[in-house]
Amino acid sequence: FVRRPLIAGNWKMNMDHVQGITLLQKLEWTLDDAKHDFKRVEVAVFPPFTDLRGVQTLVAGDDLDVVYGAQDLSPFDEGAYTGDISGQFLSRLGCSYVLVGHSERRSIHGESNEVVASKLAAALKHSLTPILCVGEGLEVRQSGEHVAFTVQQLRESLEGYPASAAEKLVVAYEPVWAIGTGEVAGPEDAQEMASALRAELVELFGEAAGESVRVLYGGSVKAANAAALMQEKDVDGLLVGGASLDAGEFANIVRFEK
Ligand code: G2H
Repeated sequence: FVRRPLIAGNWKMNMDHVQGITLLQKLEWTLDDAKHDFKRVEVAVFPPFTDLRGVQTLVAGDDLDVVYGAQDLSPFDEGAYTGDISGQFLSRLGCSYVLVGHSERRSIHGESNEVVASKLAAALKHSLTPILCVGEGLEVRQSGEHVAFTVQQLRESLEGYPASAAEKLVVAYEPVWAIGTGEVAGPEDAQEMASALRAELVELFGEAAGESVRVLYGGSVKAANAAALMQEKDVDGLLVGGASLDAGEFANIVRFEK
């Protein structure tokens, strides 16, 4: 099964609109200089909402190959939801992707699997490709129940998700204990979970659809560990936080094969 690798840069709440545009420009130049083949390895960035309009203008005006998405979306289309941003707005801003259920949304904003499922439905409704994030915390990891826990999180988050849209789905495994902590799950940890998640996807959606879903790894990814993670059979890409804020470092992650 050929799955096109995806390297995704999650800027989190960093980079104002000027810094964001500068970072994206630098990233595209660096990758162009290195003759990066975007058709072979897809590159996406996830700026804060307030950067999206600037990113859209830059991408369209300069015909950039990097695609972009948002870090979250509302389950609703419009109305009295102060502070929220709908999928409708995001697709009009040219977003290709949207992160759904990032561990920081789950922990800081208390997003349950049920809320995550409703956001996945909103993403599909507005033609956004969702990157569904799942992963266990330290306590679960130490208890040895991490695979069962994360697979269940996946199953509950995908409640009501149509099999017909399975090929659109991207899943990101983020061990919460390895996020921004400098702790990295080893490539074999990433593979263990990615293959368990894929088995569940096959069970839910059937062989062809399940095998087509890209499974990313996220958690303290750097240029130094990207290649080893990407060598694993079921790891189809990387979700990069901190290291995506440096154009050179992120470009080296994108060029993991070099
Ligand atoms: C996990 C990851 C990107 P970092 O949140 O989503 O962040 O690479 O900083 O651990």
